[in-house]
Amino acid sequence: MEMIEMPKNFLWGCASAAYQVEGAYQEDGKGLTNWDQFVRIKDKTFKDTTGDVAVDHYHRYKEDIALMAELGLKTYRFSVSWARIFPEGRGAVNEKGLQFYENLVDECLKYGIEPMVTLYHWDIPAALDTAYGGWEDRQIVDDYAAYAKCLFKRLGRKVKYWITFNEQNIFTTFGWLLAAHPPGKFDAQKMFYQVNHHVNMAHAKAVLAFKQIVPDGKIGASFAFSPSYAFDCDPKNVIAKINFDEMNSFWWMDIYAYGRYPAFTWNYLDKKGLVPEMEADDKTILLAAAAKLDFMGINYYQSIVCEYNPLHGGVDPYGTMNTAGKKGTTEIKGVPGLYKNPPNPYLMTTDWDWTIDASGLRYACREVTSRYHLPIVISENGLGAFDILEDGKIHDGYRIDYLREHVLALEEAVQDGCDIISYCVWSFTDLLSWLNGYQKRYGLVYVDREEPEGSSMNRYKKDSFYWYKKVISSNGKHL
Ligand code: GCO
Repeated sequence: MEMIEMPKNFLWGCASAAYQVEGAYQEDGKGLTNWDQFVRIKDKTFKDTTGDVAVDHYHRYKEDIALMAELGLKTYRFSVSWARIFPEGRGAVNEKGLQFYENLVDECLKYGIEPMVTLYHWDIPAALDTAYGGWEDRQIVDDYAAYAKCLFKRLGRKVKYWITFNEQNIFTTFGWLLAAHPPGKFDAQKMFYQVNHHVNMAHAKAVLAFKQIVPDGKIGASFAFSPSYAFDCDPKNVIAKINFDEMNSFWWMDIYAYGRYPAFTWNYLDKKGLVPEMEADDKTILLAAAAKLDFMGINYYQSIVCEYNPLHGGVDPYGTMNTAGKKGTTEIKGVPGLYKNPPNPYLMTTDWDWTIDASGLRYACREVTSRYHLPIVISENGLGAFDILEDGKIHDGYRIDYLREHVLALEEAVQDGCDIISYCVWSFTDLLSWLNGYQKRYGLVYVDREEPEGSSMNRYKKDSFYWYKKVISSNGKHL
């Protein structure tokens, strides 16, 4: 394929999340979060690593943003920790928390870097869990909306790109079905769907408020989208694929884009008594918010294979994901009667067993474009690896290969007609991998940091940093 120049004003970016980079977990009036508590339960994370200090972005944001400017970054996507703004989750605002994010935004703007703010990247104020069970209770909807409004009012003049939720599918699945993230519940299916409905309502109310407060801004949600392949052309496997798509992708993306739940999944859950309870005007609110969605955010890491899964297959309904710190544990996941997910024999995997499939990124963009007709922000894409620091250098050619293939796929998607406005590499600096500590590195910038204690925290530019700099300065022509 011929390398193309990306659209004018294309937002080449990098992303991070508050808990994974900031540290300063008890500073300047911040309240504790679910993650501050969860990581203290023994054996939940690799070597019981915490984000107490993380990579100290809270104190080093100026140094980090100066490096972003050196890279030529057009946008920096970061998340706000709700508990810095409302230490109790609601009620009194903590001015120091707001000021921190305003400073971060100003620092980006100083270098012409467009800030892109995620309102929720998995850290809920612990006080709300204590008060009423957090996402399990309907009260969360209004508390989230109040938090969102507070940020829109304070930062809306300066920040034009907003993301309501990061990977709703992941934090709810890991939290209520797999017990791998807080609140650590296993197979709480009924609650899982109710929680998702609360998140959907919180998202919808935030979108509607946003359009009042920041009429010239753009808002979307970031979904961890794994496009799927049928194992082969056996019609049973093709039906397994469409079952998977509805249960695992459209169940969420349809709500953002259409404001309604997909029919197959709704019927399937209804028969099992698992559909969420809804209030009278929920449908109207969801529809109104969907009509105002500006873009679909896609976090793309891997594709998935779907195969028929007979009810008597004896497969664990959800399987287990990579255990903390463990390398290479492909498990066959699935839902008996609907589908199972075997490995893809054509593709390689990362050190953490994530399938590497650049074409899947093109596929994801095409699917979103033809199903939803929305602009797309690739809000995350990147490679987690064991990087080695040698004489101040990190030769991460494997990451360059990975990113090059994915950017090529992105350019193909643009040529296919997809309206892609941004691509964010996950991540700018190395950061805390929720379950895998600091050994799983994603950054373009290496941080001298190991578990359990921080070491020098010095930053070193990896080879991939210099590569991405050329990509950005040529607007995607030099890969
Ligand atoms: C990890 C994950 C994360 C996610 C990100 C999702 O290893 O912890 O890869 O870094 O990609 O937080 O939005």
